[in-house]
Amino acid sequence: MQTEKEAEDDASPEEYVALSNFTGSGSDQLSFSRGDRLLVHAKPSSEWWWAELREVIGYVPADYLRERAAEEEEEEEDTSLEDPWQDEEYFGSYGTLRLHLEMLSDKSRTEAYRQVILSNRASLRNKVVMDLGCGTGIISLFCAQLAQPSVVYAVEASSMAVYTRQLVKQNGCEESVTVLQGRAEEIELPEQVDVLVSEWMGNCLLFEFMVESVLLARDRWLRDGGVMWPSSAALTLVPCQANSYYAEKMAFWEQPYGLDFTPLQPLAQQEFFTKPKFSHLIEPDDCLTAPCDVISLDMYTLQVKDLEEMKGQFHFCAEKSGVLHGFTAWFTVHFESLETGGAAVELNTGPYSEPTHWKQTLFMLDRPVSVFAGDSISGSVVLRRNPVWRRHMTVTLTWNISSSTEDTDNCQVGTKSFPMWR
Ligand code: GJV
Repeated sequence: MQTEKEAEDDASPEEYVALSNFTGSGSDQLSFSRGDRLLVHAKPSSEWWWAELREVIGYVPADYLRERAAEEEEEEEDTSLEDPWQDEEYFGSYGTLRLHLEMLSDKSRTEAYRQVILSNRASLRNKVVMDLGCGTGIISLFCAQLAQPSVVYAVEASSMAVYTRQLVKQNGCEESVTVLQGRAEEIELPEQVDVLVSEWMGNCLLFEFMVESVLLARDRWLRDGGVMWPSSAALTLVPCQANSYYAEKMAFWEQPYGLDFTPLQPLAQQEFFTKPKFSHLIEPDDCLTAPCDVISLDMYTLQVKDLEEMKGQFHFCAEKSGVLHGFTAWFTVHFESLETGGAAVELNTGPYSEPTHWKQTLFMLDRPVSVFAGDSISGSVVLRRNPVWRRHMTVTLTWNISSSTEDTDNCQVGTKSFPMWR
């Protein structure tokens, strides 16, 4: 027979650390981000565990978690001992194939970089190139195969670099591609570079803040007059409907099996609408207005300190009547040509282009608002970088919806902040 104490021990949840981000689907899966600590209450199968995060409970995929060591527990209260960049977890996850497979399988993304190199092949001849965060080395290999650079420095901090070196060899590119394993901030190069290419964009453009590494490398290694790829980036926003997501997470509680579960709606709002929904694919038809660029980055002049707080304004005009459930964001990057007058290449992750692995980011309002054709939706967006967790940020949306008719009652104002993820 178990004593009361033993029974208690059996039931006590174990602490685990998330190895990478996970976006739960359905109403019973938890979303979490790399570095989050989850309490695992039960392990009903080897693949799906029942866990808790910030007082919310749901299923989580077991292979995203690692057990927390006892010594980590002792450090618990002292966040100063933790790396605000969470590099061990970050580079740990890029040491496995899962994310590389996702990125390489993304045709729009990978083909855009291939196209940039192809359309600049003549100008790349004898140029010195740095590929920052080369991963499996795809961009460096495109460079070596499609153009004749004098050298490509392929910089990769994760352990994937060991394989990247093999891939370079296997594909006969070791003459021109040099793989350097290390953080871009710390590596030494024998020379300045003519071109700094990187695929650094995260969800909502800035999440992960890999762009900081790119800016630091630019200031240290890009020669005067050198070229940045991408050369500019923009974050785009659109007021939108999200009928099925709203139905699935919120309206669901109105009448499940003929019962009134609406007392759960505040909980649902907290659980599903507090953070933005990554990997949302918005239909063009769900856009209530034409989209608008709210933040633009010039990769030549952008400074690391500018990243602390980025502000944008918007003025939309509703093109049709509908329900405003929230705002959807995505980004576009441009690659300027090395040739004067040459065409730029664009990678657009929005709903009017082929879907990419970034998909789009949906920010749900707490309550839907009816809008009518001609209404004006104006306001601002602020991306505030987390002062402690340097890869995270909070997005604050402020809106003012006013009717085109003189009806003064129909003026709605609101503001909401969305942590991504802390
Ligand atoms: N130094 C070297 N490699 C890096 C760095 C850095 N500072 N930061 C990221 N990486 N678009 N959000 C590597 C990382 O290990 C991974 O292989 C790749 O760059 C990420 C690229 C896609 N992530 C993104």
